[in-house]
Amino acid sequence: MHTATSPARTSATSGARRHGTPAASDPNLASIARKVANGRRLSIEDGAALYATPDTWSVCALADLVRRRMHGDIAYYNVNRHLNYSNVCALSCTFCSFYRKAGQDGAYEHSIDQIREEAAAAAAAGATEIHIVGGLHPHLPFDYYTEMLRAITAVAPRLHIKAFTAVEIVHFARISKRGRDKYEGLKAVLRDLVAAGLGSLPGGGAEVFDDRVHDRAFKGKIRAGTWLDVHRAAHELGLNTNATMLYGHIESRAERIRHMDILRRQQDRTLGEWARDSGIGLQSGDAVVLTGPPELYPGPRLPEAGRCRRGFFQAIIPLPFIPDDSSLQHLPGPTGLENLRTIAVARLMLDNFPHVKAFWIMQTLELAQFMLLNGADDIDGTVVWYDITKVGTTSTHQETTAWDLQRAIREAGLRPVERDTLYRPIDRDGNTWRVSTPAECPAQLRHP
Ligand code: V47
Repeated sequence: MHTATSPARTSATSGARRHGTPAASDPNLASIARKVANGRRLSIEDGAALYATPDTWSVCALADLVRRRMHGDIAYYNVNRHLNYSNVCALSCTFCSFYRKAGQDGAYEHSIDQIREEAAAAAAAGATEIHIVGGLHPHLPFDYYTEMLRAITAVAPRLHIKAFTAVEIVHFARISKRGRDKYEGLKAVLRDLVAAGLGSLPGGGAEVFDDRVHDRAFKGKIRAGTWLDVHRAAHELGLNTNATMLYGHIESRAERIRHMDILRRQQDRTLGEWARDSGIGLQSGDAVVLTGPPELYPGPRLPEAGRCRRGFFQAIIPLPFIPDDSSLQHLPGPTGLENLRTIAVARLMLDNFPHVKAFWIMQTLELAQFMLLNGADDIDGTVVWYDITKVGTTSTHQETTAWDLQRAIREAGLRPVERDTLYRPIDRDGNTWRVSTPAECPAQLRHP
């Protein structure tokens, strides 16, 4: 195993501001606390112990230690807009209340003109990112999607387009009838989308990487291997991506841990290839643990950034299941403490993911704020419209201001940093902004 920087010199207790020694009340946590202090990888059994312990606070304190070691007192937000171009979907996932069938009451699809207008409005309001996802529309041609990207790029060239889950990318490969080789077909689709203006992939559609859960809750959707292939293809093309985990429905905690382990093993391979490209001799299968400050792990890369050829997973976003109006609405959904613990466990298990995002729309801003003290370093952005889930509102207008996000972060004792999609800091004066450091390859991965 290699660490991206020398393991931090802190002891397991030094980051536990509120609770003294994190492992104090449950002896089962002692060996985990030692591993965390030394920047060593936690096992699947450790993950199970973090979920099983009644001592939630120590789990949270350990996650906070890691989060502070990686990000100090910084917490990120962005000025963005989400856009859901259509809710018409060929799939019928039981957890989803968003989808409609073509022609059904409430089904919609935005025209390219509407999307262009929305992008122009986002840019005029100072957004740096537009985050676009939709259902698997049975009739829209592939051209609709490339045209959408071109229209946005023409009217808002500085807006970073983070768009389309892996599930949509596979759908595009099917409707555009790409070759016989599935993997090359995915890459061809991604190349077309990048040429039209795509900047990165969001983390949606991962759900829980488990066949049992798949067959009961989202049968018909792509399975884990295909989701991972799309992200691998995107990384090979130089795109950064995110990953999600939809939890708190019919999956078990053990299945969540396996999901996290699958993600970190794929990130190991990606970072390992990146390190080899940079002349660092990692062996295949080596774990790469990130323990140091942000400037020392693989930084932002754009496809056109010449020598920076590979992308990677930037953030893990645990998404709590919201039962309302879905076919699983008889389930209670996760509790606040389970949400808090899951963010903490994700921070501890996904040691090679630079960022953990508490998506305030689904967590609520109140809980997302709390999560900044328990593993999360990012709360997403101003959002504006969000159709997929609604918590405590019947409207899809779900907007917050940069000021509200900054206040939430400051009140948690942290320093708000506005970022762009690639986690570069933004200097802002009203609706005018610029990236405050140029995109460049980061310092090399270090290992002892
Ligand atoms: O793929 C659907 C999930 C995802 C429900 O990459 C639900 O920065 C909870 O992926 N309850 C879309 N979750 C959202 C998403 C996302 C959000 C914020 C940031 C990023 C990022 C990605 O929402 C879907 C699905 O997994 N979802 N229905 C529900 N009832």
